[in-house]
Amino acid sequence: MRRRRLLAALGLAMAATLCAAPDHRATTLRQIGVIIDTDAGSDDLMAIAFLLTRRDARIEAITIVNGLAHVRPGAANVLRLLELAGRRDIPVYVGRETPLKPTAEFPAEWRKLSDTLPGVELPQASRQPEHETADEYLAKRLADPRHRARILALGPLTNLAEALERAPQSVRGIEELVIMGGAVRVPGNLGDGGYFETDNTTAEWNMFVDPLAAQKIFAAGAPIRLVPLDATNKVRIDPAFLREFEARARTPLGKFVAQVLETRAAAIEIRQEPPEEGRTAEIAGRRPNAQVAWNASAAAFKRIFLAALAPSPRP
Ligand SMILES: [Ca+2]
Repeated sequence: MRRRRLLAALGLAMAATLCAAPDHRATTLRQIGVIIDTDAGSDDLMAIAFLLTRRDARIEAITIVNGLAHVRPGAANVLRLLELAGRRDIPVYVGRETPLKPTAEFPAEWRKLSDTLPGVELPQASRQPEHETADEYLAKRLADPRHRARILALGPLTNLAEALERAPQSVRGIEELVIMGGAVRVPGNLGDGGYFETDNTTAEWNMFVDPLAAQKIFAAGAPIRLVPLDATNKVRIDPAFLREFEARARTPLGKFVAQVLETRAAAIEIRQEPPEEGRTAEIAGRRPNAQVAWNASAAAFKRIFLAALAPSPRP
């Protein structure tokens, strides 16, 4: 439960981030360009889906960083999401497969879920990622300080640090760098859900996965807007919001987000003793043993079932 809440909180926090951007009030007539650097976790996909619906945002490109998803499956999932949105014009660049300085990876269960997105329906992508790497693209894009870029970083900061290593002057091409990560005056989240054993109670995952890259970015002098757990912890999804969202989600992107919100791994135990004998109980903090569907599409079921067993007669 906590994991789902956290994911949802992060997704919504990203949305809040854009809304909090200083230019927002002036954007009724103007689109803000943004490059999204993402590790393609389901929360990031929700954030991208949100931005795709905003008429005041123009996604210039999406760069994939190593983090929750592995970069290749992560890029494939982002391309499928863009396909769903009808946005084949947004280029996707893949970053390196390792941090600058490895500490530990996100828990393997989370990585697998992010790579495979069980229970989520997305169309096949009709294209591949760009040949240029993420850091090559970023260094090139940020080369002209007269044409600066706003960047939204939703994962570890490996790609950005590598781009600045490649071209240190490119920091002057950053108009604003919004970073979702860190925990400043609140505890970290490494131990959330009990998937990762550590004595470190202070770090947040995005910073922890590549602390050297993060240090380089914070020392580089770019204008940074940091949205840490201090803020994102306060944007939680409650059951009432979830029900309202499901009831109102009509567009393909809305339905996609509803699926993401409703699908996750869980540890299930069958209780043996009265009065709960036979209960399928969810156990917090234990390794998941089941993918639990929290929702189903009756229309999709009927369509697939009929097509398989009672197809329309041929004309
Ligand atoms: Ca992320």
